[in-house]
Amino acid sequence: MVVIEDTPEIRKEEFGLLEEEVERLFSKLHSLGWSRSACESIAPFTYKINQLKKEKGFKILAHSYQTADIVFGIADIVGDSLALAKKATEIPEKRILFCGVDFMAESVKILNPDKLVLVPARGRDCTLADSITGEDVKKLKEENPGAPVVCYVNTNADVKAESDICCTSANARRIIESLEEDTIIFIPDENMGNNLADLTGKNIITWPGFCRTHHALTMKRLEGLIPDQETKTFAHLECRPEIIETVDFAGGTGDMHRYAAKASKGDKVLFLTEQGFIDRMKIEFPDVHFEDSKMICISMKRNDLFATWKALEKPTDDNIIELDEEVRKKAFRAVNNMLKY
Ligand code: CIZ
Repeated sequence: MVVIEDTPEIRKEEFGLLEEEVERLFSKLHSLGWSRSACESIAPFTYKINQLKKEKGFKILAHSYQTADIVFGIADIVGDSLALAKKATEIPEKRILFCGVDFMAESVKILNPDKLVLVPARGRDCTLADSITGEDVKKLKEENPGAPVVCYVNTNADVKAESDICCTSANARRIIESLEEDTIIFIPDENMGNNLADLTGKNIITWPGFCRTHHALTMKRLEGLIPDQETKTFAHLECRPEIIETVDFAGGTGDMHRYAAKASKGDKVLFLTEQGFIDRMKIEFPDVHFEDSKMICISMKRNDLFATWKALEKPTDDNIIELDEEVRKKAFRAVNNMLKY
């Protein structure tokens, strides 16, 4: 039985379509333990959101760390921040609803100033983005003349505006290796900076910022997550250096996705990154066994179906990504440089 009270106004004649929507959701989400009645409770929202986005000409872009109801229920394009930023410049739609954290949506706006970019629920509490300002970058440049500034995507637009090139975990290593200089300022993720120094042999000047989700993974916690020796371990570069030294592979979620796509039936894999990504892998590659990481980013999880529906139906100022045009123009160089890698 599909319950339709207290949901976006769905007319009785749409009831059959709603049943189809429940089936569609259940076919995707049951492997994560979603029951049919759980799918019934979200179907009115996913149904309405998918209708609204078509009517209003939106594409929904979702980061892989979003929950499975967003990734498989309403998203048109799913990926890491690099893939999403690239796609946003390629799609013809002038309206984008971005399910992710603010600074990722800002990157989309920096590259596409003429497009309307909405975020359902702003998450203004990323420990990485909050750790540094544009003024801090200016000081770092004064203290280290001649050193190029590579800034991780998890930064606000004023920080990107003071940087030479932006990177994501997908291309950070390639970018560092491609720079002629041996001394490079890498901001703001200290773990990632130290890991990149180990991987590239370059002298990396770091900043004391960290991702609370990945930094919380200690060696002790890791021991509890690895079930047996056959399980291959793959850690995100935001993890502590001692974790990176211990695991079989290291990289970003783009690398992990490629690894999962090549894995064989029955392979056991532990990806040490946000749980939303693991859930995505479980649905996309059902023949592979993925261990749970239990690593949750609360800033990413602020976007939910209800907030998405409201933002699409009647966006408030808070949903709309707006940037100071001077800052945007300055930040464009760093973000656009990132797309070449
Ligand atoms: O680059 C991204 O999207 C982040 C922050 C993580 C990842 O590896 O996907």
